[in-house]
Amino acid sequence: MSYISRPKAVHPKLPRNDLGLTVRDYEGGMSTLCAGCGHDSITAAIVQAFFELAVPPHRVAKMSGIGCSSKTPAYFLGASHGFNAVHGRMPSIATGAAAANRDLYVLGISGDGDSLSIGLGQFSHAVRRNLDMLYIIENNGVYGLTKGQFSASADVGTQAKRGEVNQQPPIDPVQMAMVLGGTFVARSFSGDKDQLVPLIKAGLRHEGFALLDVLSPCVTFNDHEASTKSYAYTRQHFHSVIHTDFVPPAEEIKAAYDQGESMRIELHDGSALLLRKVSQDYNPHNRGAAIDYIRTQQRAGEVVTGLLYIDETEPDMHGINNTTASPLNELPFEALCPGSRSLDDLNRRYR
Ligand SMILES: Cc1ncc(C[n+]2csc(CCOP(=O)(O)OP(=O)(O)O)c2C)c(N)n1
Ligand code: SF4
Ligand SMILES: [Mg+2]
Repeated sequence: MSYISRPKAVHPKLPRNDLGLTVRDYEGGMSTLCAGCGHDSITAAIVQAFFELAVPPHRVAKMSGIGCSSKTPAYFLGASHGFNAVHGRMPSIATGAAAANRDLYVLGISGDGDSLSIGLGQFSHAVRRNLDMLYIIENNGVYGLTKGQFSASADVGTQAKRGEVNQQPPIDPVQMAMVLGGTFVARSFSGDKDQLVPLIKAGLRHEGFALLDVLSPCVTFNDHEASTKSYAYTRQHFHSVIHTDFVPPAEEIKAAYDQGESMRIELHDGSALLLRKVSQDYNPHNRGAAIDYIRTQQRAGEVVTGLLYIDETEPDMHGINNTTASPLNELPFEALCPGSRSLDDLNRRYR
């Protein structure tokens, strides 16, 4: 993978977070993606979210598969751990990292091809296991890296750059995650940083699997008039059903607001939050009703965005499997290694 270091000049007045780090400390190498690619905007939102949360970079594991989207972890959090896995197999690697060390923020970056075509099986099992990670799909409806073939998220009737029309119904990762029992399901648009940053922060802090499907136009192969994943189409059909901002625990503010109305809330530091429930009948705690709503709007040609479903009551993979709270590399070797006799016993059971 190509890697160009970014020259690091830090302005002395650049704001610092609680760790004394600037936003520059959360950047990575220079992007080698096409100018204007939606994926680069997502990278910028990730950098901003980690900076604002003041996460120590060494506590992050960046996981990805193969694709332009899967290249992006090279462009943020240069001081974090990372693993660029095989196409569609990132969830297995992420499962291992999450199982071995609960203290890590596990961040998976994938593409619509990586997650919904070749990697659909792996994606599904990560959701049903409620793996503790934030899983971002940078969704452009095509295989960008291999020159623009339709992926499994391409809409019926959408046209490829050279005119071919897609006939097959798309797989919507949001609806899939809901059906599979996902506990945090959100959708956003690479061109809406105001919506994206709070969703990334909330997803990182969610205990369990957080899916964030981000419409991320491919300017080179899928940004023309007959595409349903272009900047213009997405901007026109984008429907934010619920505006969500993230409030850190220390600044927790309890607010009640009338459905369908906006409410401005002053934060402790003097900044403000705007909570807005655009559709009165939308309830992000009701799985069935949320799916019905998303489908109805989809039939009407709308792309519903925001935090679409959340359930904080379900145990994550650690809770289900009752794993140890300590990272495995901190356990004494004797406690961790059961010895060759235990291994022989285990192997005998499989013969
Ligand atoms: C096993 C395997 N099959 C096929 C490929 C070829 N390949 C590389 S990336 C890619 C699709 C990437 O599409 P997507 O995940 O949507 O990422 P994007 O480039 O659009 O961001 C394919 C088919 C591969 N690298 N490995
Ligand atoms: S080919 Fe498409 S997805 Fe890949 S970097 Fe270029 S614009 Fe982005
Ligand atoms: Mg793609």
